Amino acid sequence: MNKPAEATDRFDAVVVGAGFSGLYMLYRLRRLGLSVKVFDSADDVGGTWYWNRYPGARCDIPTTDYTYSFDPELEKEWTWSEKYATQPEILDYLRFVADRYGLRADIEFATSVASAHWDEQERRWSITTDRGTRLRCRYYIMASGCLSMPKSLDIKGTERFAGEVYFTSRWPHEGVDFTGQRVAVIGTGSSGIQAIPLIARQASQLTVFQRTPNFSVPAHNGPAPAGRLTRLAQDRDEYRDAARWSPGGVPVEPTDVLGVTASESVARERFEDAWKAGQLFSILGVFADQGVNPKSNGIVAEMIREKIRSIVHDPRTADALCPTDHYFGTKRPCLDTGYFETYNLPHVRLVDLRRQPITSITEDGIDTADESFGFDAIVYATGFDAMTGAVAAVDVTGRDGLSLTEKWAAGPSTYLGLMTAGFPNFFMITGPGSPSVLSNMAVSIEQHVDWVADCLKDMRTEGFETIEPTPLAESGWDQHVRDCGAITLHPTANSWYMGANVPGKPRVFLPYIGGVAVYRQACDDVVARDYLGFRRTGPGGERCLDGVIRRMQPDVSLVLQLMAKLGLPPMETLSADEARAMMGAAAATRPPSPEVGEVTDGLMPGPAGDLPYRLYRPPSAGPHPVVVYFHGGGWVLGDLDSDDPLCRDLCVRSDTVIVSVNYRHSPEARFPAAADDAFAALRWTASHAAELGGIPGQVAVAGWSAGGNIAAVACQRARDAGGPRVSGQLLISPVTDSDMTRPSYAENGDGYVLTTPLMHWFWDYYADPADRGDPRAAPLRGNLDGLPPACVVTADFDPLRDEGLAYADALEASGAQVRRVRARGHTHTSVTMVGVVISGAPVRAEIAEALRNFFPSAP
Ligand code: N01
Repeated sequence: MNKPAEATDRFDAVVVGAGFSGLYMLYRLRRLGLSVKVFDSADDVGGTWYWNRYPGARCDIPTTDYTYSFDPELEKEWTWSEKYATQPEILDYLRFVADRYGLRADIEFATSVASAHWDEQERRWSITTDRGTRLRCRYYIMASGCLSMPKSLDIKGTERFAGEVYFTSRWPHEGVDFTGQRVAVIGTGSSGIQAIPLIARQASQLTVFQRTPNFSVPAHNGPAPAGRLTRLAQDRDEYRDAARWSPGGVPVEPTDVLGVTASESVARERFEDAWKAGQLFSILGVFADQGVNPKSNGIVAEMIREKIRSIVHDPRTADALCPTDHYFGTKRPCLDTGYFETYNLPHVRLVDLRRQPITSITEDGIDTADESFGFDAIVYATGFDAMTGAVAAVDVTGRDGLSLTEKWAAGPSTYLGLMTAGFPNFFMITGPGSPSVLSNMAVSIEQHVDWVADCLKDMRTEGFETIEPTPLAESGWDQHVRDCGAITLHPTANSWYMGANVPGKPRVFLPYIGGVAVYRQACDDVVARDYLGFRRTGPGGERCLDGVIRRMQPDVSLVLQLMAKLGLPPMETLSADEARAMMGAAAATRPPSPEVGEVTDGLMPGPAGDLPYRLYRPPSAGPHPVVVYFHGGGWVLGDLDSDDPLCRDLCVRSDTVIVSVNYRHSPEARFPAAADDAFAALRWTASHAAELGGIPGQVAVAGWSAGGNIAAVACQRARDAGGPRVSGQLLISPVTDSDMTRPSYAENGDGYVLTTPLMHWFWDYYADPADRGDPRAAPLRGNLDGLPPACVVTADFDPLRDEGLAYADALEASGAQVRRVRARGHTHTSVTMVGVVISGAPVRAEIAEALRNFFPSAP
């Protein structure tokens, strides 16, 4: 059995924690033949399920899924009794697993790791425990859980209370009998919501102190769902694999129904089905867009509030229980059994701390702003210092004495949530920056443990002793984690996901919300690319392929995947008319565009007949500066409708009148027809600015792609013709040259919508080869002296990126003022996909600001 570690002991690996992750980590490391010591402060295995023994504690992921899958034999030997197993049953399971694989022999209980210091000379970790033991190990692995460090009490007077005090996170093993007692519960998160109905059964009086009402849906616990059991019985491997490659670690059919477009009856039916299912991923997946779109989220939130009001009899209490200060899902939603019904009991009372805050805990009970309460017992269900608390509890020091808490002072920074630069051979299981708490933990834990174990195996095979992420790879991953969070509603909430529950904790979105499958793919890709972003060293030298594993905005990737699934023919294989029809059909499926003050269509004279235009007026009182806008489409495609969402967006954001002009297209009217029309449109608009609701003399040009090309040309021609005066030129991913040899073509010419063959197709339709060097086709080759200020937008994954940058450079060299906007992680088209690609919104905000700054009276 379990022998205490000794000062001289050396292990291959030390693992902190003997819960779900620590047990499996130990199992895997042993199978690699490594010597391992696991420490846990508890006196048995179980981790979170050892400590959280409060009444009603259960998992809220179906136990068919919240279970190890690494050994089919293990699965045959254990049958869960319910859809959501109780804490005692889950603890029994973990004990069973520990015994079945003889894991206890390597676990030292009732012992915490106090410090872990990296010894650069020895290339080992030096570990001390709270029992004074010192030992050394090659690999230090924290499997210490995301919700294991209780939050410190931050309520005045807690030490004064003379009655019994309980914490849901540290519940007495012998249980508590509240019969006949006056009990207070503080906190209405998952723990409080599970415990309250059961405490109410015993207590003579129960008072719940609620700071923030929480969304909760009924668990409908009972037998394991038949559908899942059947699927598992039919093909266990297929089921487990589906879980591993699902968004949340539980196989679900993702929906493509959008809340913003669903009919009322469809919305109601989907919601009621999810309510009946009693599963988190059902209620979180009523609509595909509820996590990102406030309107869609609001539909689900309101239906839940309706349910609460229908359950709770007292309207005032019902109202106080209805969450209104955060979007549904942005704080962890709960599954309950009779939670809201509990408030109908005569001896149960809700105290809304928003109306009457606690002023102090007293000897006898709790004082609020306008009442004193007497209690026999107080239960704190006040939560955890999530995701970083347990890691920071150990004094971890890496290379050159760098302390982990110092490194993470402004928030955690990790590569894949697995490792952090400066701390060689230090691994975290379900660390910040991994899906962890947003997923089925069992699946995420197995994936992490497997990745670490496989990595150590690969290191051994290849003769490496240390591994550590590079700063570049890590900052790239941090950025990707932030990008994923930023397109969702999550950062708007004061949640523990954001560190907002712990006073003074930096406010950053801690988990990775890109999904289990997407995350797993990223981890696999890192390995497939020879551990991209990791530096590995050994006696034979070091190996490091530095780089960033995910540079594209997550929603842009998603759109590209969806487009690929549609299997549309490449545009360049179609005729111009077929391509136009395909674009028109795609435009018909767009979400509603932003509202503007007014939209009117008109005609303006052009060099070869009238040119249709569409005028967008912002909601504010005019007159406004005017922007003449030219749509994209390679001089062949596009019209007033194609760029309508972008024009609306620019109009509202920049508070300018936008005049979108439909110029002549190729092949019907080839070069220089489009450029001639653009210049004519600029002249006409400038001379009619006042009639259009604009400010005379305040006219800019703008264009996207080929539209950017003719906008740039129009500026050169206005200069040459001595007018009109142009206040600025906004060039969004413009074509500025016909040279396709720049690196951005090589990097991005395939697979990001605008491809090299498509650019050939456009140019072939537009201009003869002999004309392609003409400055009216390739403005980069023109005279750039004396041009108006410019804003040049370039996208990372655009073949045209480098010619946009070249134009910005050349303008600057000629003395023009240039603002560069980098659409980080975007393709040629994605920034313009208003309402579809959410990560484009901040870029468009920057563009709109640049547009406003063209005009002297800009606010
Ligand atoms: O903790 P919480 P939890 N004065 O942070 C309130 C998982 N889990 O232990 O929201 C007054 O969610 C606080 O109020 P506010 C699950 O992931 C799973 O319940 O900060 N109130 C909140 O109401 C879960 O999300 C299961 O305004 C104070 C509550 O205390 C996570 O663990 C079961 C306060 C804390 O809620 C944490 O859940 C249990 C103060 N000073 C837990 N400080 C399963 O079902 C805090 N509060 C698997």
